[in-house]
Amino acid sequence: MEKAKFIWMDGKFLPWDEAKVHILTHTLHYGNGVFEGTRAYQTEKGLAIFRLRDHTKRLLNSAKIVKIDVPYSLEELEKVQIELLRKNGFKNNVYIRPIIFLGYGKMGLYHIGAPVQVAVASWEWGTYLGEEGLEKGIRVKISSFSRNSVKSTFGKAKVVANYLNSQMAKYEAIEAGYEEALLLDEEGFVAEGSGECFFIVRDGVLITPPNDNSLESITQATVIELAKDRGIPVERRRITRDEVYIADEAFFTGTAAEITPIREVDGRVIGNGKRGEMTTQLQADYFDVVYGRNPKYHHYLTFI
Ligand code: PPE
Repeated sequence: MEKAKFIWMDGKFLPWDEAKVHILTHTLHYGNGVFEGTRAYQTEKGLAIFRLRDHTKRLLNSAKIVKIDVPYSLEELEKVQIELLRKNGFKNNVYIRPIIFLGYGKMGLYHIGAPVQVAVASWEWGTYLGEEGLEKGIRVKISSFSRNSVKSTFGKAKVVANYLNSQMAKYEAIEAGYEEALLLDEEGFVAEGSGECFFIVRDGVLITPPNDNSLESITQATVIELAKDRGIPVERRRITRDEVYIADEAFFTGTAAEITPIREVDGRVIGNGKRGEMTTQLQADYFDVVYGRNPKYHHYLTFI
């Protein structure tokens, strides 16, 4: 990761190397902290954050779900992210990582009363699953792990603790020679990737599961809007593992992953084993939106 000049933490812009925490930081021990991942792209009119409001809202909703009281408003948090990008003077595309966590001062599981800390880091970040992945598609393994159960965790919250599940699934997939994991829910239906939502195409219909067992992905919502613009029929319904194998196309969506085609799942070639036609189209549409080339979606961009 490329260092940037500043990280904002608890009201101050600190030099990158000075944004530190104590070893008894509550979140480090017990996993209750919430975060976001937001991208900013270098458009013709300069750097612009994509869907800043939606990401910041989701951050505050995540905090609400896990009972963390945030000492900043939505507007204040948005302003901090904009200011941070200005101060860092980035030349390339940027990833923004706000995190709200419980700091040092209280141990034990009862977290109420632990100090709430808020930080925003940002750095220049290229493709998540590789340039080649975006173009040619990646190889995916269905995980031996079920996605975190909604009976005992909060899938709508982007909470630190959820990512043990994602990490172990990702590790397993990479160790087995694949590039990404696809997790099923406890009933065996497709849930999501380790850090992405999932789509298939069958007979011209775009299909993605409801968000019962996945994060409410902002990229997924954008892709659905773009598909509707093209008159592509969209279905939100459950997908089984065997249906994935016989899909015409498949892809992942995520802020980091953008739109990453999937060319193989568990040794089954998807479609013709290349980036599918609809995937190619939606990917191009998505990049048009984030790079400010589609005026219909300028309202999603916050220029720095
Ligand atoms: N599911 C999960 C579990 C998830 O973490 C993400 C984002 C998504 C779906 C897609 O959501 P959205 O970004 O709103 O479309 N994953 C972030 C984490 C990446 C990381 O490795 O860190 C991201 O894409 O920023």
